[in-house]
Amino acid sequence: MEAIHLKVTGMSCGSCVKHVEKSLSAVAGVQKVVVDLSAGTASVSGDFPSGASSLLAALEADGYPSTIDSADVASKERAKGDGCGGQSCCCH
Ligand SMILES: [Cu+2]
Repeated sequence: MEAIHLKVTGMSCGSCVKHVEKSLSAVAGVQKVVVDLSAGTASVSGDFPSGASSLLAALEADGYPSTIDSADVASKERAKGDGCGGQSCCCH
C-alpha cells in the first residue's frame, strides 16, 4: 500500500470535501481518503498500479483539478521559507 498526497483546488466547504472523498473513494485501489479542507489537500492510501493519474482524472471530472503534492515538493516548498504563496508569489 502506498499513500499519495494531492493538492486539490476548488474546495470551499464541507460538501466539497464530501464530493472529493466520494470521487477518490470510487477510484480502483483506493482504501482510505483523508481530505483537509483548510489545507486544500487530500491524502489517499491504497494500491495504485497506474500511479496517481486515475485519482487526478477522477477529481478533474468532478470539478476539482488537482496536482500531486509529493513529499519532495513539500520539502522544497518548506525550504523556501514560510510565507511563500505558491506559483504566483515572489519566490518563483
Ligand atoms: Cu463546497
